Amino acid sequence: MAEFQEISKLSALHPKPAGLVLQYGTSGFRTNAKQLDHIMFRMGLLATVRSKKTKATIGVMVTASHNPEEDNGVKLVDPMGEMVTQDWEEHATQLANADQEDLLTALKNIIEKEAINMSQEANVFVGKDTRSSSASLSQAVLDGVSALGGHSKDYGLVTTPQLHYMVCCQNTQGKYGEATVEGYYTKFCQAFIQLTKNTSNRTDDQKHLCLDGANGIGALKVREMESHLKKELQISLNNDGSKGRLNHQCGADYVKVQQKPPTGAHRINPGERCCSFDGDADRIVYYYTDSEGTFHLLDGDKMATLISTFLKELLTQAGLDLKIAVVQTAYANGSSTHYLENTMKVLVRCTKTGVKHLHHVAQEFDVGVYFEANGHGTVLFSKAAEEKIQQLAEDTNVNDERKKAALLLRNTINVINQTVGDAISDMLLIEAILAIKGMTIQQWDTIYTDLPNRQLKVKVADRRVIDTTDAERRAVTPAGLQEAIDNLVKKYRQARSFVRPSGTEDVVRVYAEADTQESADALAHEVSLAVYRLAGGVGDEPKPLH
Ligand code: 16G
Ligand code: MG
Repeated sequence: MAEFQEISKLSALHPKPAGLVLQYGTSGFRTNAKQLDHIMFRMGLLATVRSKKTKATIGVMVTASHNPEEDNGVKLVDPMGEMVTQDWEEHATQLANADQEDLLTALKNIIEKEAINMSQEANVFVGKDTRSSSASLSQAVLDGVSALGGHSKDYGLVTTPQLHYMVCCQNTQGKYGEATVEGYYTKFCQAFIQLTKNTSNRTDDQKHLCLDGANGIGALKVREMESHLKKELQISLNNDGSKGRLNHQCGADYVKVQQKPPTGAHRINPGERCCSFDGDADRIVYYYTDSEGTFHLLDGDKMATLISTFLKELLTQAGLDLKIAVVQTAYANGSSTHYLENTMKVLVRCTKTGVKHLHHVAQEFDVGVYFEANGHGTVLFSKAAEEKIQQLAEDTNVNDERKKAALLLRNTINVINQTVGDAISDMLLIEAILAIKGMTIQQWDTIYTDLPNRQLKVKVADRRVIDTTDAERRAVTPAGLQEAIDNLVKKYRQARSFVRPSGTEDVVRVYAEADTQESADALAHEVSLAVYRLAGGVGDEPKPLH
């Protein structure tokens, strides 16, 4: 085929460094930007083939999220705006690692295996974050698409969730919204304004939010969106990219890991409501500092709790019998799970780490609220649930309370980006809920109290020696490790601990929680030692934290 000759020629312009092996990890390829040019070209090829296979538009987002500025990466987006399926992640890895002279064979293998009709049209949407390397890398993606004769649309600078949204809009013929950034702002901001419309006692203080944009794309897009909010939300934007470096001592990951406010923000007043986005704006955490100067983090678990409580109340008021569940990972604070199951009486499910796993489980329910503790998350409504809510909102024969609840539910659906966790949409949802409930961030924070916890990492020769089960909560191998963890956990109160190989870094992660910070720290250290001794630790033995 003519296209294949073209590919040989063009791929030589995007050569693969000899010997380089990269994996499509938890959410795409991610490494130093200098090593990614060939990956981008090849992902352009793969997205084109995927588009032919699905007869739909596919998305390619160039970003390395919360990684440092010098890194970059790429994420593939499937037709409904969800992450690409696992078997295509494998194709991506194969194609990425084929030696230059084997590239065509690797591509043909995929085409054959998937029985692709190469005469089918292909459409690919491309987006990029603000990294300096993103411009040329997204051009490499576009080159890959055109090498196979596909059509592409370059959205330029967008957040990752915005690109997911565009792909979904395009493939649902505009039913989800218009596939433009304007369409995105219009949809989500209108819903936000509708939701907050009857909260007339909302003070100016409550309308004010302090936002750390991580010096990234989220900051740029919030600026662009501001006029659509009609002053119903007034955002003080810090780390807007005008001076500081991307993700450097700021952003959601920094705030969550360091458990402190970002640098580069204005002096935060006691009780002031603040939030941080990550580098591609698919993650958000909230926080405030109290009058004693103590920092309080409201993470994904707190957001899941606030949102699911709000939705459950509305469903009850609306008299709708819809099944709601919260999906978490092993990292969810034990207090949050306890509160959700025992006080809220909602169903809680636990999955492996990584948004795609949570997303799939959430799809099993009428209303699936999913959040990772680190701030990735959203809410999914089944088609049936959306229809029932819509019907009730239009029904003229229902009482005022049910009607009001149905209208709120309908607007809540519209403020949520259901394709993937979205910092902008999550922020609007949380702000609306706090406004409707007349709740301060402190009140939200006291719904339950987090158990003290600690995360550590251990370097081992080969992290694959650790195999886990039960949504990563138990280690199957190496022999004796789980038993050792069980015995250590027994020494402490309200304690829990697990270990898992990281999907993004060459380390084993250790998590521990217990009734006090000292106990959580001691347990995390002892479990780290067990990993070091039983799973082939390298370097110095882990030292106690105190
Ligand atoms: C990726 C995942 C995130 C997960 C993290 C775990 C997405 C979009 N991102 O960043 O959900 O929490 O990996 O990293 O899925 P780890 O395996 O290194 O602990
Ligand atoms: Mg991210």
